[in-house]
Amino acid sequence: MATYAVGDLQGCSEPFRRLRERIGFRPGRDRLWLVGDLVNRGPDSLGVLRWVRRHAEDVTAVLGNHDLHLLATAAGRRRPGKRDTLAPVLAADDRDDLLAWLAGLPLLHREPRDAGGEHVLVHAGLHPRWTVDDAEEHAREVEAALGADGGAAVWEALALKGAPAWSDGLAGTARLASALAVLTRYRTCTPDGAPCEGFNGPPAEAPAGCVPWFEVEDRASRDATVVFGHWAALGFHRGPGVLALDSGCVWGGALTAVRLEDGEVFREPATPDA
Ligand SMILES: [Mn+2]
Repeated sequence: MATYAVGDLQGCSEPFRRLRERIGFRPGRDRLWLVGDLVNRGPDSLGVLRWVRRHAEDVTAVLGNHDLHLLATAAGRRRPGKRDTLAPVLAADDRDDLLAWLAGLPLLHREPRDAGGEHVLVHAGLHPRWTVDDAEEHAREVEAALGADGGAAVWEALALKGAPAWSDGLAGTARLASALAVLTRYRTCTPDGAPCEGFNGPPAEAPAGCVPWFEVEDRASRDATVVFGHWAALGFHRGPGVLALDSGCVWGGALTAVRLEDGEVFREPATPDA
């Protein structure tokens, strides 16, 4: 049995199929870790969702910002965006089953592993002052809110303009919004962890005073390995305590998988022969 961590799928069902072929994925024996953003922007979100739903026993996945956008849109709490490609999911016969399954995914998964110690799977990142225990606690708060009252508190938090920087004293909508900004949208931040929202370019072009969240000195989660995606301009990146897997398949790049047992990297181009 092997465990493969895979980057943002975003409806790239064909590259995903070829990637599984490339790695020789064995359903019922191997595991897939998915960093979230299963859907949107790409051509076949429905195909991705159906495959993942059908193989739920083989999959550990966390929610990304596009997955939450789909759920909020389906709930009538967010307007579809111009670049959304979610209509086939929303019109599917099995939509309720797919969306109920998606809504039950966690925001964070943690697991002790032989190679590389504790691993944390999250869509975007961890606040530099959060220990893994803190991060898990904040993720569980968001999950509880998703499961209550049709997710109303989460949709309210997503609608908030400009999430406040994290502080332990935050409460209610502001607290959820701040946790969501870190767990599902984080890229660069100030040295005290405030997100530099709006910047999605490569690290070298980050605005003055903003650094990748995982490069903040004395990061509280540095003893674990954080597996994440969301940052296509960062691309595949392996550094101390981090494994970044969004290599921009939906933008014509590639899907990346890493076998966690030995660190071998598998790269499947968005279009064959590219
Ligand atoms: Mn994302």
